[in-house]
Order: sequence, then structure tokens, then C-alpha cells
Amino acid sequence: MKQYLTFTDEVRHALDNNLPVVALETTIISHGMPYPQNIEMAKEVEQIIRDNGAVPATIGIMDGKIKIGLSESELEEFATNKSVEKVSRRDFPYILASGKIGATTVAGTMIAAQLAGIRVFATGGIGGVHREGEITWDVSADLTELAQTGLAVVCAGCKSILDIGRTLEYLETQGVPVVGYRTDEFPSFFARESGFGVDFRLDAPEEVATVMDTKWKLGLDGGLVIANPVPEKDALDHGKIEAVILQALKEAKENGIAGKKVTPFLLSKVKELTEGKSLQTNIALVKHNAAVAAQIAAAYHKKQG
Ligand code: PSU
Ligand code: MN
Repeated sequence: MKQYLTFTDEVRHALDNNLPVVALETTIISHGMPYPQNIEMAKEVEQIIRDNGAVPATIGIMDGKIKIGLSESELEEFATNKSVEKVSRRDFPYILASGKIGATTVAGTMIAAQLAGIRVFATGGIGGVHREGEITWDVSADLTELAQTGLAVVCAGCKSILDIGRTLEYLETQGVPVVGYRTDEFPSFFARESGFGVDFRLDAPEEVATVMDTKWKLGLDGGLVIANPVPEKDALDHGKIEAVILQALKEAKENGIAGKKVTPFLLSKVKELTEGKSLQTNIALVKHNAAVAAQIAAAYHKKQG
């Protein structure tokens, strides 16, 4: 397995010396945001993680290798290259074997991070059960990955482009704890509220670290969702964003968008319909998640001694 992994010096040094590391995904760069905001976000988020006491490891696939940590020019490649594939669990064998360039989703990044020995991952939002998923069976592989791969995923919940109620039901079935970080309500990405509760509320990085540690010491494999609401000042109005999402869903249906194209299509439609406001919120929440993830990683490492 190790033959498929390569590390930057910074990440290699951190892992060898048992320093806290936070994994970051590349799908959000290649398929989640436009250029140049994506590259600016990617660099800023890495710096925020360093400033909060951990080492960032942005993960992507290139030249038949899973790269744990990317150089600036590699980040630039993920931000600008239009032929970057989106890589979830099912895509690893083909993308690695063909030498193509692949951006890892939440599921893909979890797999790679676990192989590298990383326990904490910061992202924007997780995938989930799509609306009308009971008809289309469109359920993100992020959910089945959370069931089996041992990462704490710090996110702002999931977008209400998804069916949040069914997403939470699915996570419950799969035994994935959904933790509200300083909130009782599961956040809906752009907005701090969703109308759905979390399973457990925790208010400090040390508390999250203790729950992670307990879960894995018990041999309860799999991940945790650490739902961290977007800061108040950056949040969008829940009602307004709902109207935008309904319009985006309608256009996706009219255009026959299916499979892995659905999420990127909806993300860019929402951005277009909010005249870029959603992008500002998206960037703000990712930065916030990065800071919290770094603090959790530091607390978790302290626990390991
Ligand atoms: N949700 C967002 N922004 C994103 C994604 C989801 O708000 O960029 C990306 C993540 O990489 C996530 C993936 O893992 O989309 C889910 O895609 P799908 O629904 O095809 O599983
Ligand atoms: Mn899907």
C-alpha cells in the first residue's frame, strides 16, 4: 500500500515526529470553487492550520501516487487544470493505474488520510442523501466512508441541496456520531440552522478529542462528523438560500444532470444565483473549520502522549 503514497517534507516530518496533522481535500478546490478564489482559499486554509498548531496535508492524486501534502505548484494545478477527475472510493484503482490527476472527495480524502495515519480532516460540507434520493438512489459515498474510515471530519454540516433529514438517518444507521461543535442544531452549510438536531453537543477541542479517543479505543471503527456552524457574521439567511436551492435543483433536473456531476452542478448554480455571495460564505466556513480542526488535532495528539 505504501508504494502508492508520497509525502511533502513538511508532512513527512510532522508524521515522523508525531505532530498534529489535518487533512484537506482537493475536490473542493477543483470542483467546488472557481479560480482564483479556490487557490487563494487553499493556501489560506493551510496557513490557518499552521497558525492553530497543526500541519496541513492537502491530498490529491497525480502520476499514479496519492500525494499527502501538495506543493504550491501542485495546488495551482488542482485549481486550474480542467481535466481533474473527481475521486471517491470507487475511482482510486482506475485513477492511480492510469496516472490521471484526481481530486479527492470527502470519502477519497478520508481513505488517503487513514492510510497516512492522519485522524482529523477539515472540509466545507459532506455529501449526503440527495433530495428524491429514495427514487434516484443518489447517496454520497461520503456516508458509507464515514461508517468505516477513522477520521473526525470537521464540516459545516451539509448543504440543503441535500435531504438533511435522510442524511442524518443514514448516518445513524451506519453508527456515525454527529457532534455539534458549540451548537445543538445541525448546521446547513450556508446557514447555522437546518431544523434538525445533532446527536451530541461538545464545546471544546479537548472534549472532541476524548470522544474520538474513546470511540477508537473501543474498536468502534469509522468516522465522526464534527458539525461546526458558519460564523454568524458570514451566515446566509436560511429561507433565502432555500429558494435558490430549489431553483438550482430544478435546473439540474431540466439538464438531466446525474451521478458525480450533480454536486458540482448544484454548487456552481447556487453561486451564480446568489451572485457570488454563497462563495464568500463558503470560503469563510472552510477557514473556520480549518481552525477548529487544527485545535482538535492538537488536543487529540496531546491525549496520545
Ligand atoms: N459539498 C459542498 N462542497 C463540496 C462538496 C460537497 O458543500 O465541494 C464535495 C466534497 O468533496 C464531497 C463531494 O465529498 O462534493 C460529494 O460529492 P457526491 O455528492 O458526488 O458524493
Ligand atoms: Mn452522488
